[in-house]
Amino acid sequence: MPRVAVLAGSKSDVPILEPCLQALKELGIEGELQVMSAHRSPARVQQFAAGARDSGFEVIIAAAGMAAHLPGVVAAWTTLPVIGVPVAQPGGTAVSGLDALLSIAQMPPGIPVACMAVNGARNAALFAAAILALKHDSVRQALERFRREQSQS
Ligand code: RP5
Repeated sequence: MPRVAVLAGSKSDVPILEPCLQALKELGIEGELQVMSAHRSPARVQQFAAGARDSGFEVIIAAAGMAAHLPGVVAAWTTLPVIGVPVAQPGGTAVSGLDALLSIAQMPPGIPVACMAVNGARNAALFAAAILALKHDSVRQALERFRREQSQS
């Protein structure tokens, strides 16, 4: 089963990632949730990201709020595709996720991160599936089935 790392910048971000984990499961992809912070546990982020490919991950999803550096820092340590999810928590910052959105979208040239909508965790799973579908027929079939069912509903 293809493996995707699902990173949260804080335990407080984990509920936002539930739709992502659910969608990965529905598509037959193993999603492994880990909590690590670009600011509070930078050495852990480096260690994880630098070894992610050798650990068997094919795509990394990283969610963070506020000055959301986690996806960009992870991308700096790996050539795996990184999908960023800007987080806006209920009752969160004064700018409601715009801080995280810009932090993730406005990467400097050379280190790209795919940026989803604010709290767009489910789309992060679907985008990861689209990448994996290039190689894994089972994921391509699951994604096509999902699209058909979505149209019908
Ligand atoms: C970010 O700061 C995290 O991704 C989270 O969205 C936000 C707040 O973190 P906590 O103070 O709840 O741990 O780094």
